[in-house]
Amino acid sequence: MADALVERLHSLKKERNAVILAHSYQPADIQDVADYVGDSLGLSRLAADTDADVILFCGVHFMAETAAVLSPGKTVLIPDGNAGCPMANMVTPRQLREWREKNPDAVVVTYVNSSARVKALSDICCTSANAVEVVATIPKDKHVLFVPDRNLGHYVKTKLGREMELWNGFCPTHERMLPGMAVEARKQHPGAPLMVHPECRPDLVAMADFVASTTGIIKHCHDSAEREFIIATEIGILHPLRKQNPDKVFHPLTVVADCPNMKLNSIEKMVWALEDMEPVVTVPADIAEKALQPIRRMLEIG
Ligand code: CIZ
Ligand code: SF4
Repeated sequence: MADALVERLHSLKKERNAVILAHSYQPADIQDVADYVGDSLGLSRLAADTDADVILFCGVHFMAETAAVLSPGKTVLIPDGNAGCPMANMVTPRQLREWREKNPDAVVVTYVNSSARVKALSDICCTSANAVEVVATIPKDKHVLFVPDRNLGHYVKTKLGREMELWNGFCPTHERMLPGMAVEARKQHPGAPLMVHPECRPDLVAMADFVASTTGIIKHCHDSAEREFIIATEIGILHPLRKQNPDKVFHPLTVVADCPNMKLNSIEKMVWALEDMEPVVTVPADIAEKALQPIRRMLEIG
């Protein structure tokens, strides 16, 4: 059954001239059939560069939107249209517009985990891989609002020792990881470094041996001479970590760090999406044009 589905997926992929992109938080079987696995921005940049007509983006809605913004003219599909990101939904365009009206001179830095409409109201975007570098380019006397992740914002503030206003958003999956779990994991796996994503709570980030984005964690674990690691981010990442490092051991900080939205996608829904050519993720042209500006400014920084 599963093999027949995968076969059907491959033939539809050819028929549609589609490319399959999967975020490293996706279920393992989806990552295994994808053409590329990576973080949201890296995948969106790949999407813009391929000559595929159709992008099947296995991730959550804001990621597919970013691909649509960077690839006008291509059809962007998502396997499950309900796969949204609760953190991205914690700031609405109306709220941000109202804040901007009250703070006309402030700079709004927006994490890519946000809707295209929110990006369109922002000055510059950032990812968890470049947030510190992005904020470092803003003059110190500027009032900065960091949207929507208070935890990533707190990490940037601490790293740079600068004041910033933080939107009160967070990732419910990363928020579930607690310092007590790190104490316990260190007892169970003495000497194993604790790798923490900056979407985690500040009290957990403060305990980390290494803080990085998904791509940063994957690269560090690969390059490190250590053989055993404790991983504090969404558990989908264990799949690429184990696949790329069969001689190393990876312990999740907790198995409850399992994003239910990411897991709405399935191979079956991927087949349906390519068969029916829906759900299509679109961004209206005027919004896409405005959302592209803060993304471009971020890309110029590197
Ligand atoms: O931007 C991404 O892909 C996310 C959600 C996390 C990360 O650290 O890469
Ligand atoms: Fe959103 Fe968190 Fe799920 Fe990522 S892991 S999609 S930030 S809820």
